[in-house]
Amino acid sequence: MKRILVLGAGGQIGSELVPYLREIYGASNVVATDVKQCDALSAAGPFEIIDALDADGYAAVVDKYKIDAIYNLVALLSATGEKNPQLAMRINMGALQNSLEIAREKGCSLFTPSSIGAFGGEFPRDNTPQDTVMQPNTIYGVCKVAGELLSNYYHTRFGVDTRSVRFPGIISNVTLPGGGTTDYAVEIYYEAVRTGRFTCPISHDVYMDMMYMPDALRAAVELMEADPSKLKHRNSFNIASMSFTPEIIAEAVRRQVPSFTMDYDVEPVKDAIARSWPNKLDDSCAREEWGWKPQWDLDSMTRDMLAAVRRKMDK
Ligand code: AKB
Repeated sequence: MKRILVLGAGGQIGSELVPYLREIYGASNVVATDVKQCDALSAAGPFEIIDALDADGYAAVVDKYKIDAIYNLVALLSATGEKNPQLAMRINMGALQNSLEIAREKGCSLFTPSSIGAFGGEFPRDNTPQDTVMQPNTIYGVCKVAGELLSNYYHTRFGVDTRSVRFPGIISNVTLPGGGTTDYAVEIYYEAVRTGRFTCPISHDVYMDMMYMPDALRAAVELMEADPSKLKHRNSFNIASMSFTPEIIAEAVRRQVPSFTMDYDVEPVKDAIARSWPNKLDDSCAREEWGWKPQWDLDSMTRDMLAAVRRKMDK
């Protein structure tokens, strides 16, 4: 059985990835770690405090639990990154560098998510290919591209089993995302339930790829379990399930909550970031090389999100 460490487990993805992994591999085989205490995660299995920038402390936990697979989820997101690029570079690159080195020294496999934020510059916005120009103009994107290249380098140079997907904006209902450009697509559901109205920070016609959390979790684990001999790419695979504009998601919410209204107060930094990203990724390489297939679409996700948020608010 694999022994897995999740770095940055208290965030939006980790708080759901840890229970998902514990279901598959057994609670005692999945060590959740974060820079601060997370009661929900520590109540259900092993938990350790790790500062991802403290290489010795990180390595000691990997030794203690005889870890052989790491999911490195530590990152400041795109909008927060622009507020403090130096901090974003230090954290995002520092966590990656320590993860790569520990994976090399201790023979661990390593998953580090990339993002639609890795794209930028002049590239095809529609059906964005797996391999194309990647010249992002956010520090988040620059770190993601550097991360993809470094992860491939560690694979070819040192034989480290590094794998990664380019996550779209992830929509979820356990832990709120913080500081991302795609966060509006989560907030809209909370506001639809809470107040029946939402003020959107992104222009009405800007398309971005999005994905419901259950598909995102399955993608990460399916890639980590994929037969390595079938992988022509490693870092990172385009994956996609849905692409929409604010108008289109508002319409989907309105199909469930007819009185829902939305207006706009466009935030220029977020809007510019959103416009620099793909409209819709081509994920055919992931489909061909490891059988990726999404299960959720906008309407099924909207029904599920609204029900989950209502349950949360009733508590
Ligand atoms: C962000 O908006 O920064 C993230 C991402 C798309 O990587 N959700």
